[in-house]
Amino acid sequence: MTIRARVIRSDKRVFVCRLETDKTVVSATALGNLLKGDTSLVVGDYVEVEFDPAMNEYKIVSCHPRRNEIFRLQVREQRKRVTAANCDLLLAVTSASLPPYKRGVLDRLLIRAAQWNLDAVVVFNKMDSYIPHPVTDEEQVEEGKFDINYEADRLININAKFFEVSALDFNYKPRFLFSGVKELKQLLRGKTAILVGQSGVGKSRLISLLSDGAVDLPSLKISKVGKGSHTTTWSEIVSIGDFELIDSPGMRSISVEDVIPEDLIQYFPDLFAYASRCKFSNCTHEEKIPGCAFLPLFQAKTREAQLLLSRLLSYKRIMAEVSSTPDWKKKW
Ligand SMILES: Nc1nc2c(ncn2[C@@H]2O[C@H](COP(=O)(O)OP(=O)(O)OP(=O)(O)O)[C@@H](O)[C@H]2O)c(=O)[nH]1
Ligand SMILES: [Mg+2]
Ligand SMILES: [Zn+2]
Repeated sequence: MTIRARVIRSDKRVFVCRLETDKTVVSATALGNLLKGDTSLVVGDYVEVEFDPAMNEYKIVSCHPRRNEIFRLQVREQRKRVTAANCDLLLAVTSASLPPYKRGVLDRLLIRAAQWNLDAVVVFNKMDSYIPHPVTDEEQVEEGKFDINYEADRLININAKFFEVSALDFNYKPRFLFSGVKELKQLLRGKTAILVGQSGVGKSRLISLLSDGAVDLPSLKISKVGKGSHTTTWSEIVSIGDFELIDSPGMRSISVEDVIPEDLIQYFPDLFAYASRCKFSNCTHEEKIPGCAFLPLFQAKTREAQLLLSRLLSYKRIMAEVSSTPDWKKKW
């Protein structure tokens, strides 16, 4: 008889699994056919395990189909690399101080959420050291100074929820947005979330905070502020009461070079609604193009228009980047 279990850590051929029957954590080896190429087991996989009394060990005999995959296409190697499976939420963690908030990075993380089929949640962390820099909406279209209210408004059209926290202080009270760490914990109930973001934004520290300190810091390793020291390595599921978190290694730059240019607009649902109404399907949405659905936005001085234009600017920058890698390298 087999038992359903979840892979919570992988170490070459040995997988640490949690049995769904009584939540015990066991080590299991996988049969060879489960270790091939991009179908190889990853954390988050649901598997069937069997105890082998002769060998006195657990064996993973099969893997359930994945609901979704956290993947990246390695363009040079032309292969898909899957790092985790069966997640519900992507927690895009950003920092209000060091490393400084980068809108371009956040927009890239949101592309991943769309591509991986996950709901996006934005966490504004290090709010204990936030210094407000109010600037006009027009100034903000170009990458302005970090203004949390502006950045939060920018997310409204994408249906991404956002939270204002300090990973150093569970009792930090949100001063600008309504939701803080308590609301975040409520949202996480019953879900598996993957934390992504630049190195040093506080992903590991946030996991520790969400666990009420139960997850010890040495096991997550804390990176030196802003140094991009890539302290966390793939990949482990941390089980915290009624939710599960997956830490991920921070990256200095979050590349999306594997995205096919024609697909990019779909990952900007707020812009997609406009772009689908442009007269020409190959419209570049530059200012003053006749028939471009964005045209009225360039004239409008409203905050809504400025917010969309700042997203459009981000889209164009990323488009330039993804267009510089030939499409034929993106097949898998
Ligand atoms: N002031 C302040 N410092 C924080 C906060 N959260 C984290 N830090 C500090 O920022 C540094 C980086 O935190 P980590 O949790 O290691 O960051 P990370 O995102 O996991 O980094 P990588 O593993 O390299 O990707 C540590 O020195 C933390 O103590 C916060 O809310 N406020
Ligand atoms: Mg970390
Ligand atoms: Zn257009």
